[in-house]
Amino acid sequence: MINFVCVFSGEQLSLLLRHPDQPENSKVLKVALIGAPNAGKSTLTNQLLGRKVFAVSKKVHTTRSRALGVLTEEDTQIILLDTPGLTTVSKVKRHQLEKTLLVDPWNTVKEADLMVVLVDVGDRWMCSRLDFEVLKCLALHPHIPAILVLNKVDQVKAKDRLLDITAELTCGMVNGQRMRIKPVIKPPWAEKRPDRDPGPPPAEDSEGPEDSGWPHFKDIFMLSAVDSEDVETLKTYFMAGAKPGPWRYHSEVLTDQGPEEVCTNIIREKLLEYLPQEVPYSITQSIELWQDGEDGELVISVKLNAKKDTHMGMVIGPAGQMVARIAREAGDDLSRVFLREVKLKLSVKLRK
Ligand SMILES: Nc1nc2c(ncn2[C@@H]2O[C@H](COP(=O)(O)OP(=O)(O)O)[C@@H](O)[C@H]2O)c(=O)[nH]1
Ligand SMILES: [Mg+2]
Repeated sequence: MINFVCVFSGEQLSLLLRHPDQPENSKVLKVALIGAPNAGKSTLTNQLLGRKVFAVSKKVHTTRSRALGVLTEEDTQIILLDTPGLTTVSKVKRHQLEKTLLVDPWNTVKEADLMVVLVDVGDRWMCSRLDFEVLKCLALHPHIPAILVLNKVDQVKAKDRLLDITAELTCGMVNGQRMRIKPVIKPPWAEKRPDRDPGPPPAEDSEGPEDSGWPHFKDIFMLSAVDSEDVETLKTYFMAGAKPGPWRYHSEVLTDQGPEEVCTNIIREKLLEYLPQEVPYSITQSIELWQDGEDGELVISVKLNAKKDTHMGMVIGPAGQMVARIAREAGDDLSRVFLREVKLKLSVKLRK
């Protein structure tokens, strides 16, 4: 079945409220994706769903509220809870984000059957330790099984580093067992690093407060969320882990986001991608028009409100090229979300 987001919010809402069409032996798994901003949670969710319904960005914070993705295959339903990003307060201030981001992110995690901790191994600093907020989340829900997913392995050239990272992030323990990693014999000309030979495992009680790994992960995956084959492996793992239980949504549901929300997020993604520094964060959007066009297309018109002349100039770009590009790319993305041609018009206004 090909799922998509309904074009009108009323239809999308009634689909969400529709009684699940569950089979006799229905199975379900609620998965909470947690990880520092930029770890690739939205990319992974999109890849699992086979459709881009979540905005993706290099810059922190595209996801402003929690949303879920639903993947239904045969008798199994996987519900993917994309947490709003575990952002520290200082970061929130820096990027002038809305207060809504500070809503307790653990609430969604509480109801999960599985926690998936995503770590960006392309980020040398982030991947040497688990984010403090992530650790807190794991510690607060010790009864929910957790797995570690090392993401963006395509960005790591020396693959043996992945084993070092795994050892650090797991305190050398996986599924109740000490990890056994054979030391990699390096040629003499290889870069000299501090001795990382695992050697004899450290004693159990050596885990001091310095440790920033989690010794209770059930499984480890190493993948690239951008690679559909890699993600297929994880999908199979979820499918196999689903337990008998009632579906929560009708099998046609892809996400609980409304169509306008998807549209606003996709436009913000493009603003974040193409505009420098604080500019994208200061722009607000208002949807002016949302209707069927004459040739069966969906016509959307959105006003971008800029707070400063300079910002307005940047959004418009030389000869209006910037705003035209954003409209074109966001429109293309939206037509894939709605499986329908979308004509997206953007206008830029100064609103101090
Ligand atoms: N090279 C590479 N980039 C990735 C991968 N997964 C995600 N990204 C990029 O990482 C950035 C953050 O991704 P996103 O899904 O928005 O992260 P989120 O904040 O955790 O939702 C985006 O620029 C993605 O394109 C991957 O496997 N490989
Ligand atoms: Mg995200």
